[in-house]
Amino acid sequence: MEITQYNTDDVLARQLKLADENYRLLKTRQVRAINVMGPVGVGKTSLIVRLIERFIPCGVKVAAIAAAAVGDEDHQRFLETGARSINLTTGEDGHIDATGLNRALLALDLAGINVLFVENVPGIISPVDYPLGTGDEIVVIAATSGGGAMRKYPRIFTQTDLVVVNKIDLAAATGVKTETMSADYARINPHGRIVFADAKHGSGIDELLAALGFECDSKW
Ligand SMILES: Nc1nc2c(ncn2[C@@H]2O[C@H](COP(=O)(O)OP(=O)(O)OP(=O)(O)O)[C@@H](O)[C@H]2O)c(=O)[nH]1
Ligand SMILES: [Mg+2]
Repeated sequence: MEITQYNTDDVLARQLKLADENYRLLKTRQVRAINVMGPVGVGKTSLIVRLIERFIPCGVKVAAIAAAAVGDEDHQRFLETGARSINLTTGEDGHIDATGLNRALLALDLAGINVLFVENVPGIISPVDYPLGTGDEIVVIAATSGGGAMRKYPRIFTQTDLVVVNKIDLAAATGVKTETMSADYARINPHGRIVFADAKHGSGIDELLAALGFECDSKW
C-alpha cells in the first residue's frame, strides 16, 4: 500500500479556511488589506511607499507586511515612511500563504490601522494560487519587462481587477505601447482597471488612489 505524506485537497482546504479567517479578522478590525503581487523588481515596494506617503497626511493609519526569502530590505523601507511594518520570512516559498499572513496579522498590532499592504513574494504565477483573505489585490508589472506579460501569463490578470504598469517613464526605451497593454487587459479582464505609473517620479499615483476608491477625506 502506498500512502502520501499529505492530501493536496486537505492542504488547499486548510488554506481556504485560513484565508477566510484572515478576511474575517481584517473585517472585524476594519482594516482594508491589499495584496500587492508582481514579478521581481517591477516597483511593488516603491509604489506602496508612494501610496503610504499620500495616506499619512490624510490621517490614514497604514501598516505594511514585507515578504523576503532572506533579509528585511523592503521592511526597512516601509518603516522609514513611518508606517507600522513587519517582515515575513518566506524562505524558498514562491508566495505568501494564508498561514503566513495569519501569523503576520497576529504579530502585527492592527489597533487603529485603516490600510494594510501585503507585498507578496515576487512572482506572476504562484501568488495568485494562494488566496490570503485580503479583499483587495493589485498586480504590478513594469514597462521594462516588454509588453507580453498579460498575453503569456493571463491567469493572474483574469483574477485581479487592478493592474499597474509601472516604470512607464522607460516605455520608450523598450518600445512598449500603453494602448496595446490596455487592449490586452481589456480582452483578458473586461471588468479590470489598468493604471500606468512611474513610482520613481510619482506619476500615476493619483490614478491608482482613485482606482482604489480613495479620497483624502474618505473613511475606509
Ligand atoms: N525608472 C523607474 N524606476 C523605478 C520605478 N519604480 C521603481 N523603480 C526602481 O526599480 C527598482 C526596484 O524597485 P522596487 O520598488 O524595489 O521593486 P520591487 O518590485 O519591490 O522589487 P522586489 O521586492 O525585489 O521584487 C528600484 O531601483 C526603484 O528605484 C519607476 O516607475 N521608474
Ligand atoms: Mg519589494
